[in-house]
Amino acid sequence: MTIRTCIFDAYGTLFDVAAAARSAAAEPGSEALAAVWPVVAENWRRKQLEYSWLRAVMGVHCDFWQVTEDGLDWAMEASHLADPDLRARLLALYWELAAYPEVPQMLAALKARGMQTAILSNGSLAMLDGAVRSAGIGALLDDVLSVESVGVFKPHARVYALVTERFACRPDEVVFVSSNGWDAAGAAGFGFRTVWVNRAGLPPDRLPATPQHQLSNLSQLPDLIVS
Ligand code: LAC
Repeated sequence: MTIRTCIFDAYGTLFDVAAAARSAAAEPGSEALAAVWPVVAENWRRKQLEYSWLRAVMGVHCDFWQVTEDGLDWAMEASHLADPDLRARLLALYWELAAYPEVPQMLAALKARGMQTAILSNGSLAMLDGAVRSAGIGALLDDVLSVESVGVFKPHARVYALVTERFACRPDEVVFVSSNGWDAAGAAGFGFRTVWVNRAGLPPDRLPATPQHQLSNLSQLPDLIVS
């Protein structure tokens, strides 16, 4: 591939969305969460995404923080966790999610090889700013693009078009990287070259477009996309 622009999804791809529940569960006094945190993390993420898709279909947009709060409220109630302090702690941790360990080195390798890099995410710019700062990867990104500038969530084509507008390029000059199979499929349908980071070894989503490449983590990405 001869590609000069590499775009990353944020949550689940660069930032570990399970880290908030995992970290809170390890804190003193979190015995109730410790017993169920993987289920809470899974339900929180699933509901957050479902609410984003449903709101896009319903034409009732809100920012990603709202669906993040709504998803957590559903997940906590489903696990019979009624604890306002725990809710506040989980939400606070979402602003400082850990990046996956290979991320800084992978981004540095892309930059060293002359690649333009950016995030394209459902997250609001404030949320993304918090995560980028806490991961210390701001200097390795040329830009951070949020769906908030178009007022609809992924996988709407208007979102992916933010990239071709910002970098003044054609879709096939961009590689788009996401661990979310549906996001990689949406991006492939838009015309990006796509890499699905299939960390969990899931089957491919049955959607109208298919990602061209699949990796198990981000460490092999520079060799895949820089010729
Ligand atoms: C994002 C969600 C899809 O960062 O993870 O856009």
